[in-house]
Amino acid sequence: GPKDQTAQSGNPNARTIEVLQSMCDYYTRVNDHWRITAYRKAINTLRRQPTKITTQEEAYRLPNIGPRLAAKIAEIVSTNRLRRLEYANEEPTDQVLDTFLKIYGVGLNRANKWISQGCRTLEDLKQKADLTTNQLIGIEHYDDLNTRIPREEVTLLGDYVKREARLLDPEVELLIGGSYRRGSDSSGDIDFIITKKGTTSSADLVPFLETLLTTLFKKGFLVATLAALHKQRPGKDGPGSKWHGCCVLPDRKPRPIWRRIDLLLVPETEYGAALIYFTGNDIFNKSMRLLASKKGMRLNQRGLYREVMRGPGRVKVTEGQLIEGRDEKRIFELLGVKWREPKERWC
Ligand code: DCP
Ligand code: MG
Ligand code: MN
Repeated sequence: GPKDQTAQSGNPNARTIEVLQSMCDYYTRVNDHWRITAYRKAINTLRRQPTKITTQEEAYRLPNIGPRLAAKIAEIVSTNRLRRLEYANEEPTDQVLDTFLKIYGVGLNRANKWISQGCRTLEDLKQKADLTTNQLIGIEHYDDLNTRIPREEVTLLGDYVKREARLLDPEVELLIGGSYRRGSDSSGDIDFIITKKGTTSSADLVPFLETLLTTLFKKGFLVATLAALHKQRPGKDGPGSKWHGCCVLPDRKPRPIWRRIDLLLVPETEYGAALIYFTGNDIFNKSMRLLASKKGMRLNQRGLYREVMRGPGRVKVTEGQLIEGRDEKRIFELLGVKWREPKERWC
């Protein structure tokens, strides 16, 4: 999907971040994991600087920026461009593979299979390939679903859901997590976290979700279901209770744009851990999990646990004892990390 992490507006390093992000997008296309991480960390560092970084020396002094990246930052500031990026953009890319990978839910295997069957365009796929319902949706709404959602529109879409939810049950709480909670000025999708005081299992929220879905479909706000996993029994590390689909602002002019929306059911007892997980970003989550495991604990989207007992062959003997689930700040404390505002969780 569209993964650029645009700068927050008004950032003094916005242009530098923009160019580095394009470089990072290039490394994403060529699957250079090491450089993707290096660029994301550097972008994150720059994002936090209160002043414009202009020289190589200045950049090199910052955390997570090595000499070569520092030189690139200086080059961007002095020339407003980056030669390496221009070379990168001239490299032939696998256009067909790129196009297919941007279809919602399509991975490398699927895309390569289509190519080996002779498909080269979205039109080919529609005519020749055996498509699932979701792949059809991904193709029919390809441009919409590959466009990032401006922050103001996420707010509007969110208000729409909150208003209907309040009418159904005023005690249910809804919060938009993901990149929106991290303060991003655009998002790939809308990540709703749904909870209610007194709930101990996501199953407690399933009847509410079903009524909400029916209402939102009737109003023309919801337009497609991509995954409805809320009916499954919530597993330990399983899919959990979530619903994925598409929504629109019905009266949007000149036409409604299809947007991706995820609804997650979270019992109050797991709310803090879920907030951490669904606020992200993914790299921040990985480092929090790693930290937990270094301290003999385990963190997942349901809670922070004392490390599991393992038997021969590292087989889990117990699930581990829950230490904290409901309070986000308390989980930071127990892990011994300083509280980080969502805006500071870019990695
Ligand atoms: N997440 C994760 N690991 C993954 C996928 C997701 O930790 N492999 C967590 C962190 C993400 C959050 O779930 O921030 C929401 O996932 P999204 O894919 O919606 O990502 P974002 O909301 O961060 O970005 P975008 O603006 O692209 O939606
Ligand atoms: Mg998101
Ligand atoms: Mn999401």
